[in-house]
Parts: sequence; C-alpha cells; structure tokens
Amino acid sequence: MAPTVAQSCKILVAGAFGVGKTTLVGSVSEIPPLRTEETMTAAGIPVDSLPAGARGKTTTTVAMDFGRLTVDPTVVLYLFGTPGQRRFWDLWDGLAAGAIGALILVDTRNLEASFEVFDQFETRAASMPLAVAVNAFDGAPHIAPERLREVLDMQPETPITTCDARDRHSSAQALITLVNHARKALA
Ligand SMILES: Nc1nc2c(ncn2[C@@H]2O[C@H](COP(=O)(O)OP(=O)(O)O)[C@@H](O)[C@H]2O)c(=O)[nH]1
Ligand SMILES: [Mg+2]
Repeated sequence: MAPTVAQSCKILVAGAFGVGKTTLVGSVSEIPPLRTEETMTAAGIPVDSLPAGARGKTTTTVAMDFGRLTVDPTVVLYLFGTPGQRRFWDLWDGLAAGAIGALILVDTRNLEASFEVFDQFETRAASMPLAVAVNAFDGAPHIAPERLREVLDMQPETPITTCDARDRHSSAQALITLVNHARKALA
C-alpha cells in the first residue's frame, strides 16, 4: 500500500445473486481478490467427492468477496462483497460493522431479485449511505432512474449510476460515487 494512504474505508458491495458483485470486486481490486470459490479450490476438494446434490454448486455457495482499491493517493477502499440472499443474513452484522456505505448492484432484467437486498438494508442498516449501480448486462432493459427509485423504494438522495462490472474504470467510478455520497452523508 502507498505510504501516503491516510484513510481506509470499508465498503460493502451488495446485490442479488448473479448481479456482478464478484466481477466488480475482481475488476477493481489491486490485490488478487479473495473469493470463497477460490478458497474451496485451494482446499483441493475434488468436485467428485461432493455429495451429488452439491455437485456443480460450488459457485452458488459464495459467501464473500474481498478486494482493495486505492481511489486517490490518500484513500484506500476495502471492498466486501456481501450476498443478498436471506440465508446469508446471519453473516450480516459482522460484514456491515464499520462500513461507511454500500454499493448495491442491480440487474434490470430481474428487479424483483433486488427487493430482499433493499429490504435488508432498510431493516438492518437504515442509516447506512447507499449508492445504486445498474450493471448494464447485454440486452437488459433501460429503466429511467426515477422509475427505478420508485420500484425499489429508494431514498431521494441515493445516487443511481450505471456501470459495467467487468470494466475497471466504470466500476471504480460507481464506487467513487458512493464514497462521495457517504462523505456528504457523514459530514
Ligand atoms: N455481460 C455482462 N456480464 C456480466 C457483467 N457483470 C457480470 N457478468 C457475468 O454475470 C455472471 C454473474 O456475475 P458474478 O460477478 O458472479 O455475480 P455475483 O453473484 O453478484 O457475484 C458472471 O458470469 C459474470 O461474468 C456485465 O457487466 N456484463
Ligand atoms: Mg459472487
């Protein structure tokens, strides 16, 4: 890490399953991102030894991603990809502790899948600053920000951006939008 770094911020990258959290953390991280899938691979568990029901499911059990991004010479972000499904909510308190804000990724092809994610923030971290990034999947319908705000019942001040989670610059921009918003909210 650069010796100039004076501030480190914990950021959550949240969203429904398959919305691009692992992709985004991987595309912006300066350190090899830590992923649960990789941990499992490193443990050398042969897929064939898994119970039949678990075969091919190794990437659906992802619990967390972790990465790091230096956004300017003095500020480093620690990124925690957080699963949106209710069955992971037990992990929530540990993941959310100390976070300055959350970037919620959304896929406009399946907005319903995001409902429980927004629900989670509202019930468990109502004061946490949020920014929403629409991950622009190919063929995903364009939804006007005002409409999105309505459907997902977002606060009027929550910034909405679009990104391509595969693109480092675009993903970093979405995170910077969140950091700027969180700074204002916490000031
Ligand atoms: N076309 C396209 N595919 C994406 C994008 N972001 C993620 N993907 C793909 O969508 C799938 C799910 O992404 P992943 O990051 O694993 O989602 P997660 O469950 O939220 O961690 C993967 O196959 C990614 O390669 C994107 O911006 N555009
Ligand atoms: Mg993932």
